[in-house]
Amino acid sequence: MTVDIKTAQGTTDYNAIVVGAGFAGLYMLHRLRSSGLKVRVLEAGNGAGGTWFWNRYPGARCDIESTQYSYQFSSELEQEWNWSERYAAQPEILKYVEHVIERFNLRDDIQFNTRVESAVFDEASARWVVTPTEGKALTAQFCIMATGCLSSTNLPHFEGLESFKGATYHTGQWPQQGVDFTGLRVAVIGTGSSAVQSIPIIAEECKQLTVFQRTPNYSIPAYNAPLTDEERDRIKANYPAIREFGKRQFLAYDLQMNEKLAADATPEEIRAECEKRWRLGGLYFYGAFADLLLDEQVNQTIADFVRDKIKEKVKDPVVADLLTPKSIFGCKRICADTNYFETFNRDNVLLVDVSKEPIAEITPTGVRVGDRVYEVDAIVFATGFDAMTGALNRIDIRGRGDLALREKWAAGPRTYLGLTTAGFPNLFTISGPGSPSVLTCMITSIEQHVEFIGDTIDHLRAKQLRLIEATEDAEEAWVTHVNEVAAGTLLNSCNSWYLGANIPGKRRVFMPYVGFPPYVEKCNEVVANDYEGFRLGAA
Ligand code: N01
Repeated sequence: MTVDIKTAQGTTDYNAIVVGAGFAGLYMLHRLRSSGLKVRVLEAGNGAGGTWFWNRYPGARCDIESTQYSYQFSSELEQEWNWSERYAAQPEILKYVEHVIERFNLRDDIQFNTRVESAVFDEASARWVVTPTEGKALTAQFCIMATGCLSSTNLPHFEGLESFKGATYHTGQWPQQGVDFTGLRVAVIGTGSSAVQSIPIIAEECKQLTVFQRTPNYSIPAYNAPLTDEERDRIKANYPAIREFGKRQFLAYDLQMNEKLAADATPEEIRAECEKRWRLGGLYFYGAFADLLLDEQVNQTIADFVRDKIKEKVKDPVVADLLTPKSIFGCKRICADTNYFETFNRDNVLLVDVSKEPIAEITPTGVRVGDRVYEVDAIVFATGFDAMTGALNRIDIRGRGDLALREKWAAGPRTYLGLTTAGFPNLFTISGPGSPSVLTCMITSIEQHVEFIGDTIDHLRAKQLRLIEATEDAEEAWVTHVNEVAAGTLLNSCNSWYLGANIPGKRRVFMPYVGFPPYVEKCNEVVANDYEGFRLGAA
């Protein structure tokens, strides 16, 4: 495909186009504007917030504490915003997003209801031509994809789905006006984080809930609670230290990491640490021991502790056994819940195991497994996302020589630092595959990426350079390194979305980079060595 630049005539030309108005896109806009750039953000939704705009399902709540899962680039923002709970619910996060937009006067530079169809690098003009599904193409020197890691929903193929007479929903595309399940028989398909959060709430509201589970998940109680004034004041007084400490942590936030190895601990010490983690709740369990995700025997000892806790919560031993995961603990992201396992003790909740016999079809009135049709009025698909690459591959992105990113990545994504990909000059990806992203506190990772990109663009402008592009060699070395680091852990030992294993036909490649501090160190080294691994050019 060649781009006729004339098709872009009459349109506005920008220094940078940012695709997506989630946490990444908003901060990118603010950062580039502070360097004096003319920037346009294109956003598919009719509002900002990305993940938190679309995922409005009942019970949607962050699994990282609000005082860590928030921007740190502005101390004024940190001081003026009051989080109401330990873990913020989706509506509060969206309010925070709106506050950020107003406070930094971002709205006028965001074009809502604009889904990008293609982004093509025009070699003659060295500019990106970004075309939405409707409306005019825009051009810019830099194109920054802030399209999110979990924004392309996965709706698996179910025979007969179109024949279903009731309503269907995907947790990742929840109606803005909400859904009232009162008096209805509801099916939830899937038992990942979204299901674990929504099932307890839907069960309370609906007449009958049937949950279709293919793989059970580890979930730890979140112990969400309101934040008191004293707690908030203490955190606000210590924000700089809290943030600095967080950035030195492997997952980019304070997990109260225990640096000891379980392999060196007695069974009593392991049990005591697990009890402590259980009380801390949620993802704090990742911090139990330094070898939790390195040593399979250690992992299974800790998994056994959690399995016993699950069995204590669920009254029916058959149901308890079905809900108990057998896999590596933490290989799929741990869930943080409120009353998840207890919900299966309710009279109006039924668990259907589809691990051996999958869902055969959706009928006009329900979900069929084997000979039995489970009659329902509504179906909730909590079936996850085409993670990390899905949103990028949905856009027809073309670089030098008309190379399509989808083709380049057909055997798995290839990036340099998760920020750039060879053959696509002046294109950046925020939290792209090959960066720590989903294994970390996303906002901290996003800020690091935005600042890297902003500083890089400042550098190019100061040196009167027009182009930056990763070299093939640097990319090859980085891809190899990302794989080697993951291979040294237990993280790639199960069918997780980190590997793309949830999407039929998707090439299995462990996509995120394991370890925030070494990643940041690498980025800093690259800059200090005059953008090592990149080609910088005048034209
Ligand atoms: O998606 P998932 P999610 N038949 O992919 C099942 C983040 N997040 O939206 O495991 C039957 O985890 C699938 O089964 P299996 C968080 O990072 C964060 O829940 O493939 N079942 C699985 O049970 C999280 O990890 C928060 O066997 C089918 C489920 O659908 C990520 O988003 C909240 C099926 C999908 O689970 C994704 O979570 C929510 C089929 N054909 C999400 N196909 C918080 O911050 C799929 N499944 C708290």
